[in-house]
Amino acid sequence: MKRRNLLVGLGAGLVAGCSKVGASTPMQKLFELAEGWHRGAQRTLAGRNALAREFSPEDISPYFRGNGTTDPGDASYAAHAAAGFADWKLAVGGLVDRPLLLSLDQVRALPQRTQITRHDCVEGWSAIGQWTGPQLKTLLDAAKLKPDARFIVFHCADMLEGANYYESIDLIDAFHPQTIVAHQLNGAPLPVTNGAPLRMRIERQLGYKHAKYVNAIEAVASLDGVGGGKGGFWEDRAGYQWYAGI
Ligand SMILES: Nc1nc2c(c(=O)[nH]1)N[C@H]1C(S)=C(S)[C@@H](COP(=O)(O)O)O[C@H]1N2
Ligand SMILES: [Mo]
Repeated sequence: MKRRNLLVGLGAGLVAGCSKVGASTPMQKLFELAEGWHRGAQRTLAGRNALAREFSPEDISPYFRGNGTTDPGDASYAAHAAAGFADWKLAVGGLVDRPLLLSLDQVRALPQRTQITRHDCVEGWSAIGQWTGPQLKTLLDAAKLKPDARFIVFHCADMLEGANYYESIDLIDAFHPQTIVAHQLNGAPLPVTNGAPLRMRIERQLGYKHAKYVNAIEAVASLDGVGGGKGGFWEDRAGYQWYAGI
């Protein structure tokens, strides 16, 4: 009885927080309650700012497989890849005071973080890799978020089922020390398979949150107007949880 009240309380908080009240079926409601419970439990037990486990160089998987899109495949991306992404630009915009347009050299010139972590895909495989790149926090501090910014959206270059892949996180994960914009895997430039030239690492969440082929980072007040409104490509299509904490 007590537990049920707690679940309802957390669920209500989540629904209000994400303004997802609209057209929810009872089954979706149940998912959302479970998601709220999961998120609440993780916040209480471990803390959303706790670090994901980091591993040693000898733990690195010999092969880091690619999953989902493994090559965006369109002419524009192919041209960028052939040129070593020399003219690729990362845009940081939306609800910021100073929008940024950064070349890869500029991204590489920022303070860097390197971390060896395990990637867990919801489809049931894991791999350990070493990732290098600036913390997302560094970019957001440079762009200076406006006070009404609540979510960070990652827009990707690849199209699946006629839409661009995208993902989003809240500001707790956005400012988490292990949330980085990676341009290297295992000490080498990110391969096309794994999201060249830039991909997110959101180490406290499942694999589908780690957007690859990122070309724009956007601060928003609400996820309602983005994609299908559920905060990510698979959240919109397959009912994947928006908060996929591990
Ligand atoms: N742009 C983009 N990002 C993506 C995907 C995708 O298809 N497109 N797939 C996601 C999924 S489900 C996983 S498990 C990881 C896979 O990363 P990897 O290709 O480096 O293994 O990327 C995630 N990010
Ligand atoms: Mo995945």
